[in-house]
Amino acid sequence: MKFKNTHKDHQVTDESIYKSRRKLIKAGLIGGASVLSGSSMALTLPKHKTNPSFVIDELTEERDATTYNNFYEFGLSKSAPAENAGSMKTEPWTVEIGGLCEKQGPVDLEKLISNFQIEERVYRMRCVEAWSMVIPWMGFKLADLVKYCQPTSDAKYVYFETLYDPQQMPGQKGRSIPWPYREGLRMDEAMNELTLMTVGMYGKKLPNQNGAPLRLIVPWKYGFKGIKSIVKIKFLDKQPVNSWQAIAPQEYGFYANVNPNVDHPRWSQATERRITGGFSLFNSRIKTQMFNGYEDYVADMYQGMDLTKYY
Ligand SMILES: Nc1nc2c(c(=O)[nH]1)N[C@H]1C(S)=C(S)[C@@H](COP(=O)(O)O)O[C@H]1N2
Ligand SMILES: [Mo]
Repeated sequence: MKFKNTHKDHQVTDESIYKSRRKLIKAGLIGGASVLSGSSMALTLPKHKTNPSFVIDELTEERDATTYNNFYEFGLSKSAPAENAGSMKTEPWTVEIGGLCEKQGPVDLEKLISNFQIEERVYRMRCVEAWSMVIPWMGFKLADLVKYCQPTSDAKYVYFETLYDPQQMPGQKGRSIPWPYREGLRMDEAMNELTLMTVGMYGKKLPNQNGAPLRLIVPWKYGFKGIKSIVKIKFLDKQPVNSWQAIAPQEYGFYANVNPNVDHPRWSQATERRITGGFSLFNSRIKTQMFNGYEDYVADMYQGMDLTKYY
């Protein structure tokens, strides 16, 4: 399906409606549950509620969050994904479940989603390139999906793969990174309350450039952990190697926890340019927070680990 429902005129309307709706939700005047509208794709998302524990005021403009992207399958520039991802076919969409778990084999995404409670959460997002956004995502807890798959006691990691289809993803004809894009989480990270399997943003289904129809969001980690357009989920007993780690293990680790005290070898991670309220080179530079501000939820998992070694 073409990326048509974000045609400029509609986008302005959608966005202003979305914002005024948010104000009403905050004021307690209406509930967060709503039926999604304005999309022509067949995948229908169930009703969702805004989770009040995860709401932050200063949203990034939808226009910026959907036009300034990293999705190397569609090109290396920030504008390439919005320009090139529109033709990716995202329905029907099948996710293959496998490895050390009871549930095995392909499952239709729409059927899969119907098992879970969809909620909206506003998360801070921090890219390792030192820019950040605040985005209202919609999705379900990865913990719920893990339980659904019934991993065996040997399963210590969850591993993900993006679609591999060079016909649809022209970037895969090049060798910028080893394809398909790969990611992994330790089981406790996968089960963490914050970890979201994401199917929408700004009250709508995910646009292709943001990783439709299913992507991972791990808000205390650098953006590259948020693997897009997932087709495979596997339970492993050994730590997998993610795509960025495979290219440059000295620069990108398995954990990729946001940490202002551990710099990338080629640049500082102490501050970030927060892209809010319209993109500009004058966007405020703010201090990066430990675990991207989610210390209370996640610090326990890394107790006693040397985070300069396990970066
Ligand atoms: N398959 C795939 N997933 C990916 C990437 C990619 O190139 N390919 N880029 C990652 C990086 S580096 C970031 S910062 C986020 C960007 O997500 P966004 O475009 O929704 O902001 O997606 C991540 N997921
Ligand atoms: Mo990133």
